[in-house]
Amino acid sequence: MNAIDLGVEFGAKTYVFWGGREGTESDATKDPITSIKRNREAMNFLCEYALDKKYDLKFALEAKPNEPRGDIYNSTTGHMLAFIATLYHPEMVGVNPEVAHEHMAGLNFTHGVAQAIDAGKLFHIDLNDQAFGRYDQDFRFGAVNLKSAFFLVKLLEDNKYDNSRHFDAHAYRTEDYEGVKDFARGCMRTYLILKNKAAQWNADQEIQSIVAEINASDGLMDQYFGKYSTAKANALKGQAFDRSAIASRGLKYERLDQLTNEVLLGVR
Ligand SMILES: [Mn+2]
Repeated sequence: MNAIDLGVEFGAKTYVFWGGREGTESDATKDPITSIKRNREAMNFLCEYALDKKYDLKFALEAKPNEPRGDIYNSTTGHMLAFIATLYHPEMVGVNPEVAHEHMAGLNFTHGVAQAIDAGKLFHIDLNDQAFGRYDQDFRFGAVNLKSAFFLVKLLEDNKYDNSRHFDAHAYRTEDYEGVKDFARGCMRTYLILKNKAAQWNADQEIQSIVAEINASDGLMDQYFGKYSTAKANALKGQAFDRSAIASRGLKYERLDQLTNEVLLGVR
């Protein structure tokens, strides 16, 4: 509560919770359901505190699978989204997904962020980079996996994300003062380069014609879309599918992915 007060005093509109302690080394030590209930009670209490103080403040929950605890509760952005729906004031609570934290767990970060955007819960984001299965490396944005960084930037820009683009990262420990500035400049420059590359990808005629072909519909399945009905379900169960005809159509995913690489490598 003291930290919330201080943040508001400095003009903060979003308060990030990273529950780094909120986990366990051994499940012999505490009951996980009780722990989730305690966590919920704490978040409800703090929401009420902010409302009571009439703060113009939203909360953003940051998931992480482990470190410093052996296992941290609500370990991914998806867990956090499910948890938020159970709070008294879900409208004032969203997520702060961090690239490194989802990559530590081997997850597709872009998919986690997409789920947060779809839920209207992307209140903040922590950009950095990280190899799978390592300690929390917090590398410069794009330092490890440029392609996943590209699809993340493309997702944010295509969906007109308008909250802070925040870099939660640090320079290599080898750096002097100028090296730290290289690191900070690199984070921002890579984001902006990938933003340009996303615009190039969206404007590339060959790429867009493959995307259109992949997503083209012959209209045959239209009758099954939308709301459920018994008649629709019965008709769908009776629908015949020509497996050989469907499988004979090449989808050009290889070509599309290679063209993406060529955009990123600067040869297109
Ligand atoms: Mn973070």
